[in-house]
Amino acid sequence: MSNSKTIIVSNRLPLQISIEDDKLEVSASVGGLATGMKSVHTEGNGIWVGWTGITDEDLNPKLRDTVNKRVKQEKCVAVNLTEQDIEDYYLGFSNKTLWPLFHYFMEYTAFETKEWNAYVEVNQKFANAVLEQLNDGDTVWVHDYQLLLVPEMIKAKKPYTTIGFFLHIPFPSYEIFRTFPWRSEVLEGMLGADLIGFHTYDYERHFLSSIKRILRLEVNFNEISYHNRIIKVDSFPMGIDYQKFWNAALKHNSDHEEKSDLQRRLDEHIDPEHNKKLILSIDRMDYTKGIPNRLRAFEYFLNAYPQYKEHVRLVMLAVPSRSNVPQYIKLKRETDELVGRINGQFATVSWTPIWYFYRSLPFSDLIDLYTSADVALITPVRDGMNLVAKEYVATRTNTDGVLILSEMAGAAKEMNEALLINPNSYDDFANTLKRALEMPEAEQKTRMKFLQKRLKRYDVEKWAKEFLSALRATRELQEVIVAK
Ligand code: ADQ
Repeated sequence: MSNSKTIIVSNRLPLQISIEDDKLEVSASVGGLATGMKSVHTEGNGIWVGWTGITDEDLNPKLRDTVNKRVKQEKCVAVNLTEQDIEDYYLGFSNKTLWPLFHYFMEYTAFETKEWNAYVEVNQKFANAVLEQLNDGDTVWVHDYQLLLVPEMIKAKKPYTTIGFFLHIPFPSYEIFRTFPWRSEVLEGMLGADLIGFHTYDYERHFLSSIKRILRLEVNFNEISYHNRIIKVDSFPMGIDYQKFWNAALKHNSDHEEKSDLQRRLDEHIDPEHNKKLILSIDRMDYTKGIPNRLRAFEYFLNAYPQYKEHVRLVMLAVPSRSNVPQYIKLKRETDELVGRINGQFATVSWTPIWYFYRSLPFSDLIDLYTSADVALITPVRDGMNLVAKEYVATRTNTDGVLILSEMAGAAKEMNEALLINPNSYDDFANTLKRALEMPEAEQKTRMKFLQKRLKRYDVEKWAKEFLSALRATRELQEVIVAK
């Protein structure tokens, strides 16, 4: 047992890999999952199985060999995918079927048999890559909606392997999920795991309801009896690397000399004496994040409370994402038009109401933004968790600032001290924004301190550890049942 290891499996490896003129550049990725899994990954013989982000067509045999060797040095194993795989499995079934369906965007959901077949095939490629690395006693932790079938594919070949699965997006209600042609196959795929984790209790409840009504399995509280196994289902709200954001903000606030250009431009608008405030929103450019809704509601706010003209600026950062999927192209166009229209309508010679960035910014710029914003406006129409809301809170080292958070984000379930809104109600939005801008400092601090205390205690490392210890406990329970 001492040589046993944990194998992490996700669509993408936690590495940024690029090739220019046959030269390979590899760096660690800074995403939330990569950070959270860092200690699990680096501990003992831990490995990570996933795609490199480069398709087979972009690699000649020599380069592929170099990539594989380099990836191995990072304790990773590459799953090789072709352009067609990415087209059908990733851009297709994952992002045109599962993503919209699980986020309640039925009108965007495509049901294509060809893409489903590719999804099965590619899930099998991932499972095979894991099986090649797998020894008795190892633990496998599979992540997210791109790999729903992998747990069962591994369990079928190696029944005694301990397998955990975590879904990073919502699990929809039964009424949505039942419309899905491959509903049984997907549920059975997930049931290959011994422990299935979600961000919130609601997603867990929806999943169990589908298990009961579609597969007609016996569910006892949060345990499912299936093929002589007990499978546990539980919620594990994912945290962030709290200390990293806190320390970066502390450093930022004490470094008075070296201000970035972005910080200097942000400072030009901030003027507490004249009640001039910055409002911040940060998201991937995704239709689930409610960007057009937010812009329309901001326009409504400026009309409803004209005293705020020239006094507030919305800094809106949208990171390009899946930009070759038609709905994302449409969303980008709609966002560009709305920003143009609102700025055209309200701007004066000295004031632009919305500053809009469509790009990915380096970490230091993110910290400039988080620490400068009086209000964070995080209003997705549907979101598994939302880490941006948590990152904003972690950078408020002076315990001031107000978080406005959509009820539709998983994060709302544990961030009660935020101002929670229904992102579809312009009135709720406008009144809450006014309340945030006028909130007395003492109230800001009381709310912020509660939020910070909770996030600090349950950070992303704790999240990973709790999941793994619950997984071990589930296996022990199964062994007791078998022994009886
Ligand atoms: P995402 O939908 O990607 O994740 P989110 O949880 O907000 O959403 O995480 C985004 C991450 O990207 C944050 O860590 C943020 O700092 C970073 N980021 C955002 N904008 C950036 C920018 N302009 N430049 C650089 N970095 C930027 C999915 C689910 C979520 C769930 C997470 C984790 O959709 O609901 O919270 O997984 O489980």
